[in-house]
Amino acid sequence: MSAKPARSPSPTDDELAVLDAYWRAANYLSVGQIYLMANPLLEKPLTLEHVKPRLLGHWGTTPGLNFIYAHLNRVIKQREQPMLLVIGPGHGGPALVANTWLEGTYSEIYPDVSRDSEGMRRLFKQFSFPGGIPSHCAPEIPGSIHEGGELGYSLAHAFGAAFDNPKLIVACAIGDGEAETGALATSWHSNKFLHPVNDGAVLPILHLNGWKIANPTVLARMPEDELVDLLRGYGWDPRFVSGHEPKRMHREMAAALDAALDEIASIKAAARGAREISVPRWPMLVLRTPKGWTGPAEVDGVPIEGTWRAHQVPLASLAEKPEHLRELERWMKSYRPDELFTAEGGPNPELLALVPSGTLRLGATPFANGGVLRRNLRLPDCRDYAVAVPAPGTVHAEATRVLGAYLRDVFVANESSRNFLLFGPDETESNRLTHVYEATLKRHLRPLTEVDRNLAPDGRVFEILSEHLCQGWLEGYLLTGRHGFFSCYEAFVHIVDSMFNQHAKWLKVANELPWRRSISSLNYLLTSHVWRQDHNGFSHQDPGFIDHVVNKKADVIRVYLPPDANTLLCVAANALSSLDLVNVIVAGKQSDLQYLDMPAATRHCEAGIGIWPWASTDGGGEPDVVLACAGDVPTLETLAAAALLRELFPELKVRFVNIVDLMTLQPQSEHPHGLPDRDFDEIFTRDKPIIFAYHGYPWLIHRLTYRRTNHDNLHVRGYKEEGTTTTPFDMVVRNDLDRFHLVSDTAQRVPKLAPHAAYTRQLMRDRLAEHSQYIREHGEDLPAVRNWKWPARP
Ligand SMILES: Cc1ncc(C[n+]2csc(CCOP(=O)(O)OP(=O)(O)O)c2C)c(N)n1
Repeated sequence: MSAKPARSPSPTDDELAVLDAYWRAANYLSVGQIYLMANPLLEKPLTLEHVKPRLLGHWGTTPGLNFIYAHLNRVIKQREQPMLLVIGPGHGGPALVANTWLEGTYSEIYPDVSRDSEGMRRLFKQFSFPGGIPSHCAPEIPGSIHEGGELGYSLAHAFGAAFDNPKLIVACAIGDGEAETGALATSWHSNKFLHPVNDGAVLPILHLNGWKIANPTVLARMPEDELVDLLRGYGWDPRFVSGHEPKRMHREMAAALDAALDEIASIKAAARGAREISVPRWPMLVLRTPKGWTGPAEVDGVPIEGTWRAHQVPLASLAEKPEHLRELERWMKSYRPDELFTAEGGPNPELLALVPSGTLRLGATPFANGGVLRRNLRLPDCRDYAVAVPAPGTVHAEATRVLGAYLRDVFVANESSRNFLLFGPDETESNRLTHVYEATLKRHLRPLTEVDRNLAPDGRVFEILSEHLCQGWLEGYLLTGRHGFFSCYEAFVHIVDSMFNQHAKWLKVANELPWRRSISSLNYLLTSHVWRQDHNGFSHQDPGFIDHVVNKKADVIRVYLPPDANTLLCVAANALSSLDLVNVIVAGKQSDLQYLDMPAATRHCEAGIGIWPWASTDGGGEPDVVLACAGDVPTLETLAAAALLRELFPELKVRFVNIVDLMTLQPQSEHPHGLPDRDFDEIFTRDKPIIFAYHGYPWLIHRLTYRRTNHDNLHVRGYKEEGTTTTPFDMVVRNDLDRFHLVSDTAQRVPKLAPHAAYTRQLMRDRLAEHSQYIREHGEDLPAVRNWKWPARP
């Protein structure tokens, strides 16, 4: 038995009085941010001139967040315990701003917002003000890795931050409204994945202030025993701190926090001494306080404090209602600012007695500016994993299986740094990344049964059937300075569309802040893609994530469609070393033809787009037609079409173009990878027909290229939402993306083939009819299709 760590001494009454003063100061500063643009210390009677014309902010959640922050300060300082605070109800931005200003970090980063009366005036004015700062816990605010604008992801982020940070405790304030979201509901299960020795701890603080914007919350109205059952059912040990009377609440919160941190220390100590790792019952807090606590109890005879009406701005229409202005002044003075701030307007030093110093301050912790902690991954040379391609289009390989071997060795090379994780919703094996299990297994802390495979308590592959959790964990892991990869079925990555949005927004803003250091990119491998979900059918066929991704700022998104294994290796290695981006890589997992040997793949990926001379018949000169393709299946079909055209029209000059980096298609003015117009025109010509076979929805290609010279001659084939359970080739046929349609398209669009168009198109129709008949009879594709290879040149 390992010795239990000693219990912490309770705080004295004096300490609690200091805590209360600090809390009052944070509340004062929060109200000031929502309302004032001048007269910050209320040295003069408050007039309308001092008040912002537009009152924008959320008061309701803020005093509770300030309360949490103040109490965390005490335990951090007392225990010298590194902590990170993730704030779920991020609309309580004034709280984080107020606290970081009080502790000094805000002014260190933004010296013009100094800790004096002029700084306080600026602090107030800038909040939710044009040219100032946003209302939420956005990247601009130190101490945050989580904006909290879109509710639901706080607990997932908190766990992502705690993985592989054994000394860190992540406190996570969760709104009781936020807790109704799907993402948060599943996040409670994260405790089953937290290794009690190798990982840090997460302390959820469910902020049960009872209300959302306009409704009571589900959790707050549950009988307490039912709520306890729910949280215990998720494996937590909930401890309640309930009330509204500050003195009692401070004592209870301090005691609860001490007990929870003691318990975390005991759990960790016991796990270090244990022979087997298990899933401990981690403590959590439920903080039940009035919404808008300490704010106006009633306005115009209507109750505010402790109701949904406290959510945003309790006192509005100050111009029309002078009594509201007086009420605001009374409210702010109720915090007794003269006790809290010096004559110069800085925080009274006594108030800061329980605030930690240096990087232990929640606003200064490097865990909230992960780039500070980030170290480059040690990456194996991807060329060592190359598939031998003696001639293009003649040998087969499973691209993702090859990538699996590479990722295995990424795990091996970084074993001692423990800074790389692979996430997936139950699909690592299905996506054929199986080689990774030679280096590490899947995280599973509970006892194993005989039939379990590839599970271990310290596994570094995280699988849970929740795309939300995979994404949220990975984001938290990256934002705290580490690296990762998320492999997902292409159709179901849409589940995290919105999480991607939020992360991309975070990156865009963070990239504009010099003090926020670069973090590793978020890498998606989308496999089991639309064209090879023929067995699962229509529900599994959706390539639209790419369309969604390209809506975001060009500076932060990249989309890659490697056509084979060697190009996938190059693209993945590049993604793993990139910074501050979202990389979307779409690649099939089936055994497919390989086209480029490693030197050619490297060159092709470096350029992102290129002519494949071996597949072209333009002899290095002007073509009659450009056949372009992006994506592995479209590449196969376009090559088969090129081969057919060579047979049918030996004189036809075909140029074959393959695109790996989709963003090369956009003009250079729109995307950093965009080809200059001159280069684009050189490749695609200024006036020849282009037949473009694309992996996803065809209109995206038009969207990306509509400003290019030759756009009028661009004809795109892609997924037209025609899918079902059928053969692989029938999938492309149903969407007119197959080789026969591409040949027909060419015959129809190349002027010099006009005399032959009718016969050619009839011939192609016949081939399609033959295909249809054959699959209906045999249940598989024609041998000529199944066994097709790129023909050697005669
Ligand atoms: C996913 C999502 N849906 C809706 C909203 C709009 N919204 C902002 S705050 C809020 C209520 C939040 O309630 P809670 O989480 O309990 O926070 P608190 O009461 O502490 O403000 C809602 C619905 C949102 N921000 N995110």
